[in-house]
Amino acid sequence: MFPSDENEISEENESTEAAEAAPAFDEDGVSPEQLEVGRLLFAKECTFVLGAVKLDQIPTTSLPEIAFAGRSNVGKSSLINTLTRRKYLARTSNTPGRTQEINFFNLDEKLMIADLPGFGYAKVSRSRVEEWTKLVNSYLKGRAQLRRVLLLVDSRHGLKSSDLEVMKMLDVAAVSYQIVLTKSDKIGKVDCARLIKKINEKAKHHTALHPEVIATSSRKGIGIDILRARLAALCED
Ligand SMILES: Nc1nc2c(ncn2[C@@H]2O[C@H](COP(=O)(O)OP(=O)(O)O)[C@@H](O)[C@H]2O)c(=O)[nH]1
Ligand SMILES: [Mg+2]
Repeated sequence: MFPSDENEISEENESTEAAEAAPAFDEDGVSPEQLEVGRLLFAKECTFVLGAVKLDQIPTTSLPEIAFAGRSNVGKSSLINTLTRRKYLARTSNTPGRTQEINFFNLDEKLMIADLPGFGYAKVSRSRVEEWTKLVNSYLKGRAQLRRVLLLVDSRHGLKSSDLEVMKMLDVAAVSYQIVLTKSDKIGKVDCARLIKKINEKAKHHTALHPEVIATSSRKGIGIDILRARLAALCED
């Protein structure tokens, strides 16, 4: 606010307005209203649309879209299932690096969720890595309705070199992305805060990285309501 604007408000008005307008935010800066909007959106029906192995199979829709990315086994399927309250919507597995397809889920005709293939699995051949990069890169560049990419990072491992490569790719594509920590039940609060601080220090080198890091656990339900609220806000913008 400009100083001149402030001067125009009388002291009496200022204090009443502040008391009325101040939203009650919790420690993560999410208001109860925002949490409620997120809760309602994710209580709605979410359906699997299709799995695309090639760019021409990607669904043509103008719904706002959020993509989930992360190293294999990071807990991506578990997080999508927990967010949407569905046990088996996105397939969870212990054999990482298998599928190279983008799975699309439609949440109540309001939001499209794109589950990008996992990356960073050590045993994957070079040609598979190239295949991944080609598919994901062309998806990122051609998807105007893509509001944000959530880059999932395992709380126990922090940012790995493959994460940094993907972050560079997103910076170059100028696609807004945000880091979501998974499996935060596996580390203590102090370690979690330390990891977030470390990521924030790296953030200045990444032009398209959103400053907020959200810590989640699908197993314990940590951070799920905040993430729902953030995604709901993104599809309203
Ligand atoms: N402790 C813990 N384990 C999790 C959590 N989310 C997923 N996992 C486990 O991590 C493994 C990989 O999960 P999955 O969702 O299939 O990962 P994806 O390969 O990224 O889709 C599975 O054994 C899950 O049970 C979590 O929040 N906490
Ligand atoms: Mg998966």
